[in-house]
Amino acid sequence: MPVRFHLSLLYLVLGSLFAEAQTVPSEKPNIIVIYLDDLGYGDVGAYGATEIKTPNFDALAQGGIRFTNGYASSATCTPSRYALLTGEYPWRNQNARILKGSAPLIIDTTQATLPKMLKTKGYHTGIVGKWHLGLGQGPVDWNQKVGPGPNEVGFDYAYIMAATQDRVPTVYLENGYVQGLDPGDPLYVDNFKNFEGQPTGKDNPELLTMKWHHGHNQSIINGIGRIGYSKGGKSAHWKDVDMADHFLEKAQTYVRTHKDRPFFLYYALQQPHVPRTPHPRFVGSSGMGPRGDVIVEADWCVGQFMDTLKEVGLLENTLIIFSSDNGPVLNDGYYDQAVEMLGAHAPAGPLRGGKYSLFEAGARVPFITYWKGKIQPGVSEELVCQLDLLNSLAHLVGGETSDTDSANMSHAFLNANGQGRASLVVEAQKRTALRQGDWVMIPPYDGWALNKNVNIETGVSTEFQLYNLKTDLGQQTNLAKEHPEKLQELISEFVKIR
Ligand code: NG6
Ligand code: CA
Repeated sequence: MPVRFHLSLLYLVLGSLFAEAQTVPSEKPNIIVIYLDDLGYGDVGAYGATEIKTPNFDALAQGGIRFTNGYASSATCTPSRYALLTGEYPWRNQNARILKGSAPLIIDTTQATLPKMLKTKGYHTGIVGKWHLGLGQGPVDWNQKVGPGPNEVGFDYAYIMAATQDRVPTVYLENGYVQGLDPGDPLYVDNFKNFEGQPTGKDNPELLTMKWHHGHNQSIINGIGRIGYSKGGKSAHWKDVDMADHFLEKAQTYVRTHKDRPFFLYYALQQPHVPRTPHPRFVGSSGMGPRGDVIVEADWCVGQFMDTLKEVGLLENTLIIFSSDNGPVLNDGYYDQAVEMLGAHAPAGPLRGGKYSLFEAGARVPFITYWKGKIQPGVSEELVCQLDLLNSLAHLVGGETSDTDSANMSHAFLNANGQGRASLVVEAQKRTALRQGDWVMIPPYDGWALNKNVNIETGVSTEFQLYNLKTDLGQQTNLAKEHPEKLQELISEFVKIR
């Protein structure tokens, strides 16, 4: 008994020393999240892609920590972005689902967010790129200041597209104001009903330069059928082929303008989400059609952006987190040859499923942390999630943390040997599954096993599924019957979290 007592005392002391060593000293580096849209686990050279060249993504991976078990919180955009910014599991908020082009803001303006936390520590905070978390509180008048939006949930500066490239409104907003709007030609948007006399992709296919496959047949902007209806605001319409350059320029300007103080920039690129509209100088660059071309374009953007950081002397003082909001999809609604020209490229790498899927390729994404001179390059197999950025970055900068779903993984994010999560609930289209250790459990659900439109397996089955990812990364063998005790263990943990 006394021996035991002493031993446990020893453990206590050791434990606290260990915890001490793991605590990250409070620092205030600039923090940049570079966030791709629908970039798959296998779309990056550093993650095994051989058919497409991504030298600039790879440079981050080689100079930083490349996570092989890094997750978005969901297999679709809005929920992943919600979790990234709020640190809350997206399935706790029923509005965190793929939003319409004109949808109200789903983050409560009183809610904790990553940019708000950083602001309390003196950071200037900015977002450039895709938002897709809703704007306003009801019907939006796009001809006035639009809000609440990013500015009301913590961003000092916001230059965004409201939703997605395939949804109206097809305009940029700076701090709530539609850019380039002519008051003589006001902009109107309706998610459900067309404006009289306005052509649509469905009724006027002769006006289209990109053919729709499913959905995407409502208002036509720049020859592309979109989701939703809009009218007017012509002078404000973006040029799709210039979008990448446009956001890049805004991100570079943000860095140059705020280089003298700690800043947080959320640079949310639109690629390779549909419609894939590479700038002409990238057309044909991948040999894979527009999907490949916009990945090459995005890689180039990241290279240019990194050059800017170098040029202003910020590389050694900036933590960069590179990731994607969900897994890959080929045909997401337009005929753009993504399937036909794929060749030997595997956008999901060795993983099963893709965007919208509960299988691994849905939410397991490229995930890299990079901080020149601070992070030792390496590969980490630890389980990490974008959900944890809020708490982890709070620990890094000495910001306030609270007990949310977001866990402090700063040691894992900054050190390839640091420990990650024990378990994680991932979401896909309002269904959830549990990852724990090497195992993943998908509870039974009703629904289609295949999303036929996009040709992606959903991971849905009426049976319990249990996979050992260590021996079966491709999720081919359901071990639920063979390992009932393991299954039970994961079910219990799942029930506890949910
Ligand atoms: C789907 C769209 C798809 C894409 C997705 C959102 C149809 C038929 N499909 O509803 O093209 O826009 O929403 O993607 O409309 S995400 O990456 O923003 O989640
Ligand atoms: Ca996405």
